[in-house]
Amino acid sequence: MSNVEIPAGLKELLQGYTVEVLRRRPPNLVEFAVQHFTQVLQGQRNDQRAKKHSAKPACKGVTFETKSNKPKKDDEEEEEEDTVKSTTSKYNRRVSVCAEAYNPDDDEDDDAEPRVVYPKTDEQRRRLQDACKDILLFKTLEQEQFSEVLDGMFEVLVKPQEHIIDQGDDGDNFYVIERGVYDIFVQKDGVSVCVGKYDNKGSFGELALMYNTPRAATIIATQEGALWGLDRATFHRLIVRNNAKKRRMYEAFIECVPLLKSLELSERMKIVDVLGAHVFKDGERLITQTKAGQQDNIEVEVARCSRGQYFGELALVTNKPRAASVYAVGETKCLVIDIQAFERLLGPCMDIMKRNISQYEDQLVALFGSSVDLKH
Ligand code: 1OR
Repeated sequence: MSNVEIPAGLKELLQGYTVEVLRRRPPNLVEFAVQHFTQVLQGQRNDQRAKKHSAKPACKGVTFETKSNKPKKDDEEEEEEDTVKSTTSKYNRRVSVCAEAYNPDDDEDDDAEPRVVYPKTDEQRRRLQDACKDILLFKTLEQEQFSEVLDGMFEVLVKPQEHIIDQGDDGDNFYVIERGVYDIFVQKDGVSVCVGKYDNKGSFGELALMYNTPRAATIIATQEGALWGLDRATFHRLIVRNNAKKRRMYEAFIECVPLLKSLELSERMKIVDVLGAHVFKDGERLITQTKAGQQDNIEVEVARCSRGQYFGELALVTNKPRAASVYAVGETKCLVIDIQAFERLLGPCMDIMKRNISQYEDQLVALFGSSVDLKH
C-alpha cells in the first residue's frame, strides 16, 4: 500500500461526508452518501457555472445578516470551511454545499446560514413587491418568510435574445418577472421547440432548485426586460422547506380530488409543490368572462362548484377566452396553479377534463336551448 497514490481531494471529501453524518445522524448511511455526494457534485458544477453565468444582479452592495439562534464555535466553523468545499458565487458569500437541506422538514442548520440581503431603494422595493404579489410559490409563505424572500432578491436587467436559462444546466437562481416577454423552449427529438411564453408576469426556474435536476427548459428574453432573482440557497431555505409543510397540509385534500385520481402520488405532490392558496371574500369575482364569450348582458348561474371540484381549465385547454365568470359564494379558499404548471403536470388528466367539457356543453343546451361548441 505504501506506494499507492491517494488522489487529491479524497481525504477532504470523506471527511466532509463523515462530518455531515455525525451532525445529521441519517438513518441510512448509503442513501445519505448518495444525497451528500450528489450535492457536492452539484456545488462543483454551480461553481463552474457561476463563472460563465451572464445574468448579473443589477444592484451592488450586498449585505449579510447572520440569523443564528445557536452560534457555532469558532473551531466548528473552521472545521467546516476546511473539510467541505463551499460554492461561492457572486450572489452569496458562502453557500456550504452540505448546508443545503438534506431533509428540509427537520433540518434546522439552514437557519444558521448567513442571510443574504440586497439593499433596495423604496422604488425598487415597490416594483419588487408588485412583481411578487401574484407569485403562487410565495402565496403560502408566512409574512416573515416572505419579507426574507424579498430581501434576498436581486434585480437582473436582460437584453433581447439573452438566454436566462439553458436546458440541461444546473440550477442557480429562481426568477420572478417584472417586465418583458420570455420564450420557453424544450428539446424534442434533438430539436428546440417553443412550447410557450411568459408575458410580463409569472416566474420560472423553480424545478431544478426544488428537485435537484438539470434545467428542464431554455428561457430566452425576446425583448429588454427586468427580472428578480433569488439564489439557490435562499430558495431552498425558504421555499423548499415551506413545500414540505404544504405537502403535509394539502396531502389529504389532494388525495380526495377526483380529477387527480389518475395521477401517481409523486405527480400529485408535484402539483402541491407549485400551487398557491388564495382566499376570496363572499361575492368576489375570481374569473371574468370575456365580452366575446358572452351570450347577452344578463348573467345566469350555470353551476356551483364545491370542495374537491375544479374550474378555470376550459380556457387553458381550448386556448380560448374565458367562457364564464366565477364568483365566490361565502368566504372560499382555492388552490391555484399557473398555466405552465397546468400544461406540464395535468397532461394525464386532459382526457377527463375534455370529457367534462362536453358535459358543460350539454348543461348549456339545457339552459339556453341552442347548441354550443366550447372546444373549437
Ligand atoms: P427549471 O429550473 O427546470 C427551466 O428551469 C424552467 O422553465 C423550469 O424550471 C420551469 O420553471 C419553466 N417544462 C419544464 N419547465 C418549464 C415548462 C415546461 N414551462 C416552463 N418551464 N413545459 C411547458 C409548459 C407550457 C412542458 C414542456 C413539455
